[in-house]
Amino acid sequence: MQRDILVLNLEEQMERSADRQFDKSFADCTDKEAYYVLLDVTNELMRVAEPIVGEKKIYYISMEFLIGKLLSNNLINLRVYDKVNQILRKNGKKLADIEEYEPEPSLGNGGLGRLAACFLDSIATLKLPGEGIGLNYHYGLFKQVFEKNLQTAQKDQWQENKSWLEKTDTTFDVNFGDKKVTSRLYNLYVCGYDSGINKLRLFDIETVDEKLVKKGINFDKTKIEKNLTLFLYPDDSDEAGNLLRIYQEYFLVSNAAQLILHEMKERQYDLHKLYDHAVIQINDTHPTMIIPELIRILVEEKAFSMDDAIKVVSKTCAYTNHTILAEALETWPLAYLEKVVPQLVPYIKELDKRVRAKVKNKNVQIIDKDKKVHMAFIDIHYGFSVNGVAAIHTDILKNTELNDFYKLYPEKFNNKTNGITFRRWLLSCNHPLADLIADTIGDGYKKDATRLEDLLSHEKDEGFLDRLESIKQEKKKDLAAYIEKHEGVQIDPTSIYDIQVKRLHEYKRQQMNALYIIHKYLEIKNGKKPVRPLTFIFGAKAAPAYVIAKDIIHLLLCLQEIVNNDPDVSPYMKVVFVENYNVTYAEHLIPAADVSEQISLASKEASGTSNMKFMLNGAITLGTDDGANVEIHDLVGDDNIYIFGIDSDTVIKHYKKADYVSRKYYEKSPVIKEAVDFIVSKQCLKVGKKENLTRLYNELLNKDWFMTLIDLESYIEAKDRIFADYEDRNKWKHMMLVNIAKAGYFSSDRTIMEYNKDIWKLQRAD
Ligand code: NBG
Repeated sequence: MQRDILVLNLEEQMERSADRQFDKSFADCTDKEAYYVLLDVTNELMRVAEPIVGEKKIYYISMEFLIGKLLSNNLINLRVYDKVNQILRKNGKKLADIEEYEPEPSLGNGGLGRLAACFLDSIATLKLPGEGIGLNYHYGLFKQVFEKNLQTAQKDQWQENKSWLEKTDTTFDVNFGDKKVTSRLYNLYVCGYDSGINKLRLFDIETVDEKLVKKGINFDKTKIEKNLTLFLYPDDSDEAGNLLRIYQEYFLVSNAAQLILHEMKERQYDLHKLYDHAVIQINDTHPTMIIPELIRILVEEKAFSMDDAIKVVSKTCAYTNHTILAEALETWPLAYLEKVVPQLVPYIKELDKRVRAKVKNKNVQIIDKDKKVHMAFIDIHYGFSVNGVAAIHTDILKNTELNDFYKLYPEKFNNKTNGITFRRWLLSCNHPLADLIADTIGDGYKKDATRLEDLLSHEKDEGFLDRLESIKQEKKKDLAAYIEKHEGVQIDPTSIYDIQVKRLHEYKRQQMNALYIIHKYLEIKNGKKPVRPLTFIFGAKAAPAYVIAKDIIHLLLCLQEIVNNDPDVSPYMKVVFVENYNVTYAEHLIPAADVSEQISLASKEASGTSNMKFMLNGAITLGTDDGANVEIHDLVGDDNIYIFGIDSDTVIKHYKKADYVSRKYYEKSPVIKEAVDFIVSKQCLKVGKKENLTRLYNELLNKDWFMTLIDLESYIEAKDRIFADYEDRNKWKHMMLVNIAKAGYFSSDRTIMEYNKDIWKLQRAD
């Protein structure tokens, strides 16, 4: 009721807010002031919206929530977007200009964090009681700044006094082995689409000292009470960095445990039935300590027997695995845990002892012979569900990576193919496309994404296909303007936009794309011009301690300089590496893409989620049969996707036999040799640094752990083919249509319904 009144009087609210905050009328506000007015009234609307409540709640614990800007999405989900736009128009303002002033929260890294944000949106939209629990990092991941073709890292100052965050009175004591800190809880309201409100709970400490950060992102890692929530994933290449991560992880789970138990107490639930009221989803291994922590509290403070505590906690916790890369499956030296969280160590040893008593197989022991604690193993033994994030990924977990565990607990393993929220990745970032779809098949797809398949009956509808094409063209023009403004690079909107945006990692093989660019550059130099100009766009951050990843960025920036400044080549081809790629940038890039690059080494990309966003916006996938590409391939069929490269079984065999020798491919193929050699050519060294380029060259030639060279020729072939097919406009428009129509499966609403049906078992709050 109160909400309806507010909506009815939105304009008046905005005037009042403008007057209160800036002492002027809304029409006189600058775009920046208008942002604070909209923030204020939207916050007000969310505060009075219906909270989603029920007998059982999902707590999604994660180190990352990559939520992106919130204004547009909140307006859409609150169903006031059109009304606000009308008011803005009346006052001579545009939402797009106003949004430029909204800072993007820097609370995540890549797909894992963005997935958590999509999930919060879907959980609320499906009216499931649930909250996210995370940390409120002051400087987030880091801000990427390019200097002399190199990535540098700066602090990302995203927090402001006026924001979406609500400071609460809730504080908890968190005890570490050698110190104690006091936390403070902040709430961020998550509104579902035409639904109610859930919350994201972010914890912080008040003693954080932002002045500790001196140059770049360097700071004294030992001063925990001053640095605990400064950064997400602080450099962990030394012992102090490792310890800091453990401090952060325990800080997260100690707060989560206290919050959950506090809510149970408030609602007078019997803790012996904790699993009837709470389900905890452990997002990758970072929050694993929630398991021993809850057991510890139940035993020490709630008079549970060890057996009962373990039973109850095991029935409450579920684990999602997001990668098979060893580097991300955390193992902590027991000695580190003894220092930071000595109170947990007896419990971890007890959990380990029980496994040893039950199973002979040493591969599944929690504490290994080197006294390292395998965090994922705690989750698998003492959680009730283990899921992978795409069909092929779950199969690899079952049959290879976690096979010993699968044999022990086949019933725990299940697949939940990732998804994305269509509210952000279509309705908000691509209004013309969303409207076209609504005009064609009605509004129903906004709540039931599978309805997008109704578009298939329009495959002969030329009017529709032409509008699809012209919307893409419009988005390509918008992106050209955006890139010119932010990067100072001009691109041609009639060229083909080929886009690879994701974290920088060797397994994602941005280096392979770089080698293609070199190949094309040399071809053009030798007189073989492409039919239509090509624009290669990249966006990626490299972890500051990941040397080769930074070298790959360096190479790409050097190529950008060489290609774009070469008058023989630049009319036919451009390269743009956008600075500080983030959710906001993705929202501009994805709707404008023609080709979606998903070229990871088969078996290595657990799922990928940008592949789904691109598809939904009518880009065609050029990829390997990896992660969710496999499912995209199944859905759209061979004719509407470009798949190349060796398959995951072959990759796994190569690793097993250790028989991959990259130099063999280099020596055999003049095309490969020419492209690789270019990295250390005079021309490249003129704009780049010898140390970085030589290191990358040697890496590719002597190691190439992610098998770039084995796939390079088939990549070149597939890429040339996709560019040639672009000229067959009818074929291309048809491919766009099929991709959009089949994207419904990748709605995170579907994913969350599956989590709920198989794992969480919550009641919808209707
Ligand atoms: C990432 C995978 C992606 C996957 C996301 C979300 C980590 C550890 N994993 O392939 O690399 O899409 O998780 O599941 O960030």
